[in-house]
Amino acid sequence: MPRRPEPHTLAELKETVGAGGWLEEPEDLAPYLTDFRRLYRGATPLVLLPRDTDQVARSLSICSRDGVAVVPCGGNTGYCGGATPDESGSQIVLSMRRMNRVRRVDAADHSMIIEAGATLAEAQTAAESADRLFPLSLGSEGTAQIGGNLSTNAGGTAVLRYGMMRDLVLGLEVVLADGRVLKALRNLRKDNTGYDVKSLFIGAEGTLGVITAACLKLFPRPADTATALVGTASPRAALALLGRLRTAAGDQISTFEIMPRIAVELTARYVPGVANPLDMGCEWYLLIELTSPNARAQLSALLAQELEQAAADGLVADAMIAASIAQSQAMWKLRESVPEAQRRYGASLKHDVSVPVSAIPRLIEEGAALVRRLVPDGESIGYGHLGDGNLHFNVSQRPGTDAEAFLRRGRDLEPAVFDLVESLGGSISAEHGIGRLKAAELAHRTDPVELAVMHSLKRALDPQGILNPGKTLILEA
Ligand code: 2HG
Ligand code: ZN
Repeated sequence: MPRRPEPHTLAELKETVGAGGWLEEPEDLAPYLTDFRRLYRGATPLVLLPRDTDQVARSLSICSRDGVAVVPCGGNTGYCGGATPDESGSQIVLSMRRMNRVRRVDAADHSMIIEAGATLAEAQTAAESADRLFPLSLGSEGTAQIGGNLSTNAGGTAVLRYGMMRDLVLGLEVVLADGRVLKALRNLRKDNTGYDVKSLFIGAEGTLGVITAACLKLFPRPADTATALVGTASPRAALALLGRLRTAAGDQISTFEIMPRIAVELTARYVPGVANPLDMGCEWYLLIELTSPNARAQLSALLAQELEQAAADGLVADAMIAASIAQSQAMWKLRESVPEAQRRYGASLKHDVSVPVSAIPRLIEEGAALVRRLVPDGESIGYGHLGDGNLHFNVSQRPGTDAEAFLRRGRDLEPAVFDLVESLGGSISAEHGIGRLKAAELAHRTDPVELAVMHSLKRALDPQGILNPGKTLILEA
């Protein structure tokens, strides 16, 4: 079990990262002590800000020698408390923010090597500067860091076309618990030399090692884009439309997002500069985007033709294809502002879950019935990545109701939603990770053999349990 750091350990760690490489004043530590959703409030004696891999390696070898726990931290935009130290005051925080260099962009190989502390937006810009696309895209990309995206296996709004963060990785550099550096920064598309070791660290939330750099896949930049906002009567109609578009446009569909009417209403009401260009009367709205590197792909014409046919067949109630970049940006803003609108509306319960894509309508219908029964003072606001089978099955407190009572009832709703998700063959964590929030659920719901394998990996790579204790896996005392 990790121990409280002795003064000599803290002094040695400070010396390792040098002046400007650590924080210990209460006002400097404060931002590292709570998570984005303010679910947890922890304590730490020291935040380390290493500048390079060697400093991370030396810091971890000191922590490992002295049995001190380390909590790696990226942009701190996570939803599951994965980067927040616990309340004991004994865990050191390792902020990656000064490790933000782009080490290499290789346009010919369609790859780039970038450090863990670079923001996702910086990674996108680096790719663009070499006329390439790094396709991971999510609302918090200006703050979220590559290391956090890797450690939570982030998803976002282009997974349908490009996959999740795991799918975008060619190689990794990782510092192990004992300070050894795993150098697997290869940029090979094919590499069958034994186990896929790098993959273990993706989605592991820093519990198996600290990712310091990654070699990521790049793609040609889109030269033709068609964006549409579509109104439809039901998730079933939306799914039928998705099926048709896949047949017509193949993997040119990069985004297929769904929002219920209430999400659109709240966004237009609470977030300045957001408007719904369509009739407000639709029950559901879709944000659809097609992209192609071929400037002559004529995607708007293709999309218009498919939407017209779908309207004639009763699948589409209203639709608008963006005629300018400004219109497309406005449609994106509408979708990306939903979490903020929900935050401003009042307290909310969040369930980031996935099911086979075809089961989304049942998840929405049966989930709404659970909310009516268990949280009558809540409103279902299930939205998200329909094309990936990933719904943010969220519930907002109705205005004028008591927030505490609502949140208490949420404790009964969560297991019921997770049971429903499991009965549909789904997962209780789609793209936001496990962190501290879902660690007990993971222990309770994961297949025992799979869980035993996870514990074996943890014991093998972090025998003292110093890496991000209490996150992802709950270790036996
Ligand atoms: C999104 O898709 C994010 O907008 C956030 O994953 C979801 O706030 C949420 O529940
Ligand atoms: Zn999402």
